[in-house]
Amino acid sequence: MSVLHHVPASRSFRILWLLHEMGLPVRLKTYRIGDGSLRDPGFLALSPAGRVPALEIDGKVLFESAAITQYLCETRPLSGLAPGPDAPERVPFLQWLSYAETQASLLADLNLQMVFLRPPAQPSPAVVKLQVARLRASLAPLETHLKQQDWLLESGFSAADTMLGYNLFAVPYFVDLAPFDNLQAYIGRIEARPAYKAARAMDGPQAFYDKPFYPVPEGA
Ligand SMILES: N[C@@H](CCC(=O)N[C@@H](CS)C(=O)NCC(=O)O)C(=O)O
Repeated sequence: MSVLHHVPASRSFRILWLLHEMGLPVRLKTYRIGDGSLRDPGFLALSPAGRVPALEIDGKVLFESAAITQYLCETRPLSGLAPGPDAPERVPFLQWLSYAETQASLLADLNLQMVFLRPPAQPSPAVVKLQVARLRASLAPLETHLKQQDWLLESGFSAADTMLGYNLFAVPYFVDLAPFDNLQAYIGRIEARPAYKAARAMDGPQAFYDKPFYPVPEGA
C-alpha cells in the first residue's frame, strides 16, 4: 500500500484525490505546518524541502505534486488520466500541470502573508494587493477555457484537473469567485465526483484558515 505524507487541505490533497480516481489504496501520514514536523530529519530525508506531498509507492519515494502526478499516470496508463507522449492533448496536459503550480505559488504567497505570519510581523498590503491581482488574472483564462468544455482537456477529466482543480478550493479565501460562472460550475462538477468526495472524507479538516475571506489589508 502507498503512504502519502500529507497536510489536510494542502497540495498533497491533489495526490490523495488522484489516488482515489485511480482506485489505488493509500495510507496517510499526517503533518501540521508550523509544529516542526515537516522539518524533522526523518521527513527531510523523504522530501528535502520539507514539503508535502511526498509519496512512498512502488518501492520509491517521490516528492513534488506534478512529478508524482506524472509518475502515477505513466505507470498506470490504464487509468486513462493523462494523454501519452504522442497524443494530441499531451501539450495542453503538461501546460495545465505547470500552470497549476504557477497559480499555487500565488496562493502560497498569500497564505504566508495573510495566514502564517505571526506578530510582530505584518503582511505587506502592497504585496498582498499585487498577488491577489495576479491570482485573479490567472483565473481569467480558465474562465474562458471552461466555457467551451467541462474539463481542462477537451477529451474529458484528467490528472490536470486534480492538479489545478485543487487550487480552486483555496482561491475563494482571497478572490471572490462570484463573477466566474464557469469556474463555479467546474467546482460543482469536481464536487460531484465520487473519488473527490471519498478523498475529501479521508483528508480531514483544514487547519489553515480561520475565516471565510481575507481582504487586502488597509494601506495598499
Ligand atoms: N511544488 C511543490 C510545493 C509543495 C508545497 O510547498 N507544499 C506546502 C503545502 S501546500 C508545504 O508543504 N508547506 C510546508 C512549508 O512551507 O513548510 C509541490 O507541488 O509539491
